[in-house]
Amino acid sequence: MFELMDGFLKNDPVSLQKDILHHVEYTVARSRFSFDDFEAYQALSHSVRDRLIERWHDTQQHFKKKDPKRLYFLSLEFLMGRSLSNSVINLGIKDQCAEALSQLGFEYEVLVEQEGDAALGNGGLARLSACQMDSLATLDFPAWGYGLRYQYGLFRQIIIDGFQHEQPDYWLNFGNPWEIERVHVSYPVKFYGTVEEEIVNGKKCKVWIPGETVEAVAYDNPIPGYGTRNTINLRLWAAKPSEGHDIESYNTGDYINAIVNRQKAEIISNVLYPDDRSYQGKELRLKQQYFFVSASLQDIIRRFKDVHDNIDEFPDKVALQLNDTHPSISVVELMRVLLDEEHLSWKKAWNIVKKVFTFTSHTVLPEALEKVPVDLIESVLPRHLQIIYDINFAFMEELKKKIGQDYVRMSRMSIVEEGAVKNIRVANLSVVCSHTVNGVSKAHSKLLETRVFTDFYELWPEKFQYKTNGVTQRRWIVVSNPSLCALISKWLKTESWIRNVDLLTSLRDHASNPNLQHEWNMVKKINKMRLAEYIETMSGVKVSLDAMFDVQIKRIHEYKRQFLNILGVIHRYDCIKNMEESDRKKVVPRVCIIGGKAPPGYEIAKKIIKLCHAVAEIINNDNDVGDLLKLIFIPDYNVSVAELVIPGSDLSQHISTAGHEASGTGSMKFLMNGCLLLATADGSTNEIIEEIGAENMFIFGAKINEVPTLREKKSAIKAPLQFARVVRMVRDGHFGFKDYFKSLCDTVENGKDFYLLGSDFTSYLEAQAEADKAYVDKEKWSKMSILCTAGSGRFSSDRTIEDYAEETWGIQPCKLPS
Ligand code: DL6
Repeated sequence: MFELMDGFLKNDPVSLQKDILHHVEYTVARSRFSFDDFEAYQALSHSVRDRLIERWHDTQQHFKKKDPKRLYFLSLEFLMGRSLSNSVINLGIKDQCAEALSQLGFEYEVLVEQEGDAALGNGGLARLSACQMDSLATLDFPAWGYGLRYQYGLFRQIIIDGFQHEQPDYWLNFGNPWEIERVHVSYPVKFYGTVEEEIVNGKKCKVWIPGETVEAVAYDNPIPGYGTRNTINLRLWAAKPSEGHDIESYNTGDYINAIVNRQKAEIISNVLYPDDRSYQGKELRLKQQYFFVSASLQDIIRRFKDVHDNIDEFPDKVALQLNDTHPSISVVELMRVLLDEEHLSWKKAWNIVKKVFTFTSHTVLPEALEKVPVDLIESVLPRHLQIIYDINFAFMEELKKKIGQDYVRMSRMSIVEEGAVKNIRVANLSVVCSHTVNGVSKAHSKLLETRVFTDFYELWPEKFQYKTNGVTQRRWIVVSNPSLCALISKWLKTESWIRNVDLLTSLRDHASNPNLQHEWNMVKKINKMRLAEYIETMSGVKVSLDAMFDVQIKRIHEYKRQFLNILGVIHRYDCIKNMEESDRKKVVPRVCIIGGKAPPGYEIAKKIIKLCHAVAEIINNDNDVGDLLKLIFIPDYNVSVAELVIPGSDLSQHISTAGHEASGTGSMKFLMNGCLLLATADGSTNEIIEEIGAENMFIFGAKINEVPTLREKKSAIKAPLQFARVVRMVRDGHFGFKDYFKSLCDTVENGKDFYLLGSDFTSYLEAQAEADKAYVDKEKWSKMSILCTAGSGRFSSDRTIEDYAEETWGIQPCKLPS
């Protein structure tokens, strides 16, 4: 049935069409004469997947033959979004697919919309992992990702009467054509039990007798590179009962209970924790972490041993990346395997561990660092607790030699935190056991050195690096903004920028060219139309395309200051209401768009969402205001929504209190799409300023180094009148729900205002006024917009990955011959 060329599936429209029909009939099991959009999506996806599998096989064989040093990227979260559109672009078969479908009476764009998002992550860290996988594949690096295959990804947000409600994300209900279940690739993962001693080869050894064993089954997700045949793997683990699970109940004749207990094993990979900050001390979370790490290491060691006899060579062939502290129990697990299963000496095992791990922190505040109660580890992973104590003992001895008997400092640096509840400091464990530690922007790395890991930085300055985040231009321009992609290629006279994004800088030469500006604005208009249609369908609000589309989309958190944004909108509304009719003509019309999910247990964040709706209700229905101002909340923000919203935005807000955003990657996606930034000098924004120039952005607010002093002084400083007035409007019930919003208002008044909304408010309004002024000067705005895209190359994940490969992981590309 399938037609091959040079041994590969053919990619012309006719061959693709045949393949699609084949899958309609034999995979989807529908008649080829009658199938709907969803079935066509499934058949197309299977046809694309066939092509991915071919490349996947070739790539894996090539890696095996060449045996390069490999990178294994361990992350508890991957926010992949949709796969069809991305795969089709990376395979270079979009036009052929579209043609094949059109002859069958289907539209490619409609089918793409049939796919739900794979939302196996919360926010920045998880989407970054997805971007990095795309770059690893595109740059031909021998890499694999490892994570968990949650049955329920991030909750769906629905809004009822302006309040957020969470609904489970049944993302696997309609099948997932992008994964390949590997029933034969499974490993037992042990929990609980006791540790005993045994004599092996005349030596005393520890043996862990588990109390429970759960099977980890592999699901492979091929990740294709762009402009290369290299296709790497994202292997996600699902928990299944092991054969021996609860044999006791079978033996005692309790068959039903035995079956029910078997199913309990699956709980481990059931659900993603929906809060990226507060899961500490939860047994299930620890079990998730260990489960995925143990299975991944068994898999990695097996692959290594397929080719190598000498375990000492492990660091020459393997780099293990810890994506934040979530996979950090892997350092202890590798020690355990080397000591208890490979029977290496402590010294040899430690030498290996130290050489393979690298640790990226995505966290800014020392108090947000992960800790696990000792009691919990002792119960779930008893042997690991012993090893942690041993690692800590050796570290303390080494430290004593270096710094003398400074017990205060030693207790700060210890992996074990003493106190009423004894904890393991996972971040300290990660730093001690990794050969490099990095932050995700220059500013963040500085904070790691001076605020988060100061003692460690003083001890091992050479360990610390910075790796500024990046995002993939394939997803964030080519897939999500095809009109802009075509325009850039036309003006650069090449598509090479899709792999070599630095070429975008050449757009600078044309930034003042009226023809480019005109075409650029047309593209923006098309994208704004798409977004306006979406807004109308979703909220019933009609918005004017002449208005500036001003967007803030990200997780809802106090430090990200969506509240500041809403207070700014209230101020704008208040000004319009109090203006003479004649002055209203001078107002620059705005559509303010906010989207994001609040963690389910985060009350204040949920109140911010409700406030947004309450304010929108008043403004959007006020005839005095009309098109001058609209406020829209976009529900259920996810990767696909971002793909629609970002290209249609004129201005985007990244307004965290300085010193709180490690990097921020949303800003980079907007930048690539020619959207201007209104931002604080936080995270990676300072580096964006270096590339784009402050004159092409709207920067405001306190700087990182000013924040501590402002916090100290804030109870003595009066908030500006404008700020007090808008907060009072909320407090007094101007937007209803007076009692409900009281605690939200309390967070910014009476000397509290930890996130400094009051002290930044005036400069925030000034920056907004600057944006208005620039927007009315169409030529200036267009030029600034072009310069944003032109300067975005440094914020590609290709650059980030190249930096990691060279300076951290020590890996080289391993390209399949074409
Ligand atoms: O590094 C990716 C991303 C940064 O851009 C954000 O600034 C940071 O807030 C985010 N951190 C998390 C927290 N997860 N943990 N741990 O997502 O990482």
